[in-house]
Amino acid sequence: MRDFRQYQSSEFLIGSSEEKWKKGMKPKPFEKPVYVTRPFLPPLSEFTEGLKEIWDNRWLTNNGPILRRFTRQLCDYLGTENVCLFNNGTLALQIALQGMGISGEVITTPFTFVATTHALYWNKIRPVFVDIEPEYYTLDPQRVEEAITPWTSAILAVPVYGHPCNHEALADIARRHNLRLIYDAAHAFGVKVNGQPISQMGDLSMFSFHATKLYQSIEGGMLVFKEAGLKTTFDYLKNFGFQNQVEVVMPGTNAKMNEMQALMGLLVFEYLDEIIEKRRKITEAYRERLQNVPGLLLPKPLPENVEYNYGYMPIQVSEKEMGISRDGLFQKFKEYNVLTRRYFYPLICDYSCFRNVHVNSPLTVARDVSSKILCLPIYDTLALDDVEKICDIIHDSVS
Ligand code: T4K
Repeated sequence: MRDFRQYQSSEFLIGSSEEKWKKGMKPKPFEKPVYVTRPFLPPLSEFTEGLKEIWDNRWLTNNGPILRRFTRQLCDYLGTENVCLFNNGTLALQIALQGMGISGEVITTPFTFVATTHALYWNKIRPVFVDIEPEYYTLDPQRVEEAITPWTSAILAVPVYGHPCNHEALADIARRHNLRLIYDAAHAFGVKVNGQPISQMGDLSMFSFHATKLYQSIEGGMLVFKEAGLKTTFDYLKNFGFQNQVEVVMPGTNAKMNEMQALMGLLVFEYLDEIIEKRRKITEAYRERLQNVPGLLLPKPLPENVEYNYGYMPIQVSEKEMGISRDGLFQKFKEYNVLTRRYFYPLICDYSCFRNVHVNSPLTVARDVSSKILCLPIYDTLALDDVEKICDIIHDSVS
């Protein structure tokens, strides 16, 4: 891992937000928009150096040398050879379901990005939405077990915000009912449980390397899986189903990662530890400044056996105690040029696209969380005094 040279160090402002607010110091709007996230970029010189290699090779996509190097790097990092790269996470997940032959019903969460359910849709699989647990917002294993029918073929769980799911309970259910356990781990690159990456927890995990993720390859997706034989299937499926120049063995698509994406992924990987460390400090700052806001709920700290990636900074806003609704705070932030996001509202089953899917559960927790959730800005170059200012806006809004 290399030195992390991009950060401008910034210290906390003296005095807590609450104290400042009591003294009547109103926060001012940010001059430039503060986005919910920004991609980490390696020094431009490193990328242009890599581009020279691409120019020399005149090899742009279709399993090029940089992609092979990137794949090797990820295999070493994850401790497995069963790694396959794609041009984005959505197609990776879609191909995973197709290649594994998943059909019928799949039990999944409504509290996720819509791509999780889209991947099922494209495989003509019926999503069965069940509730989440209130601490980390991941699938509630008890609800999963209750929803199993003779048509259930798999569980599709999401470590949302990188919060690990209840892996043991889900694995136990999957084993007892002979179901495949698949993780849409789009948010969970870099997360470890008992020193093991999330990819060790199920039959297969998908990771997204989209620009908005803490680890990015411009766009990108990765499958990591237990069954070595799936590698050939996935390689066929992402390349039109070609076995060789004169044989197409399955109805594949085009989902290959190109050389520029692989180059970005290779370079950003060198900074992964530093990116996570910077985000850890930002998260700590938020937690410290926001811990005593009445009605503002932070996710419960993760257990000690979890190494977190600090990918997102979700808070829950309880209007009754805070005196402002989640949407009110969202608007208020906009006035200050802070562009927070309501990941994930509405629930997937409430989008017009999926409203016809029968939901056999009140989804009480998911509905509650979805109505209160707000993701605050977090990215490596977000200065700590800007975090302070964002917290000031919250203090200002509640008082
Ligand atoms: N499963 C889950 C659970 C997922 O969360 C996702 C993706 C997937 C599957 C599918 O993986 P991919 O196929 O995407 O690999 C974003 C991302 O597009 C999406 O990747 C992500 N989840 C989702 C949670 O968030 P939007 O519509 O919110 O993105 P957008 O363009 O509004 O970007 C958010 C903010 O990021 C912008 O306001 C500014 C900043 N930004 C964004 C881009 C693209 C930049 O600063 N630079 C950039 O280049 O969906």
